Amino acid sequence: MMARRRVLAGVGGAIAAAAGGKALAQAGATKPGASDALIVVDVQNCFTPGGSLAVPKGDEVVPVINKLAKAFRWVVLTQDWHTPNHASFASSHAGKKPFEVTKMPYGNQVLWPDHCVQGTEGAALHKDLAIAHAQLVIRKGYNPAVDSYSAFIEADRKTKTGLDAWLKAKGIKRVFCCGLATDFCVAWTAQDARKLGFQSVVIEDASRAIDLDGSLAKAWDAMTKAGVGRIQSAAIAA
Ligand code: VGL
Ligand code: ZN
Repeated sequence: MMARRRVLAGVGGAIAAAAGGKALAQAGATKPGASDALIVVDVQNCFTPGGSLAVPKGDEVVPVINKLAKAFRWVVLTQDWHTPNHASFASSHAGKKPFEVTKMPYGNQVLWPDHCVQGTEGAALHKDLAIAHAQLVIRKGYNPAVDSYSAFIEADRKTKTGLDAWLKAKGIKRVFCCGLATDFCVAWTAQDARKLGFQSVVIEDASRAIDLDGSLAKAWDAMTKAGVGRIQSAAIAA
């Protein structure tokens, strides 16, 4: 009973009803309202084909997200926004290669190729992303010593970006997360949203994964346990 209630809380009313069949079948799909926000995570040049940390098929999310965004009054965009020589770059650690793991004061850290350096073309949003009405752009990972996959809380698991307070100030109760990459920044953002009291849903076909050593399956498992919902973009009414 508790487990079921937790799942419902995470997924949110209309979408949870899909599991039971009725309400969604009638409504066709969920129409986002004034307390719903779309969070578009890191759709940046470095993460799309040709970029330094390209997510396979990362560019395929762009038309899906452009269409989805039209259904949302509230849209937040995020940008991974690292200093040169950021601590999450393998190049900042002697003898380390990209995709190795190292220990940081705040825990284990995957080391990445240099990416999303502040002000560079690689850190710019993908040129075809067209969401003029997005109200907020949140930058993250700008502390040289601390990474931030999550758009809410840095990897020290203490420092907030301000997104939590902003969403609450706007009366937002449910967030729909999409973008790049499903198994890192989207997953951490969606789980932190639950931790901070939001309903949270990931739109799977509006996201793409890096999938490093099974990281995608692990991320879905963790998200499910945290009460994060999982839907396809067709479940959102245009
Ligand atoms: C990301 C690895 C490093 C992401 C950001 O956006 O998922 N992944 N920095
Ligand atoms: Zn990064």
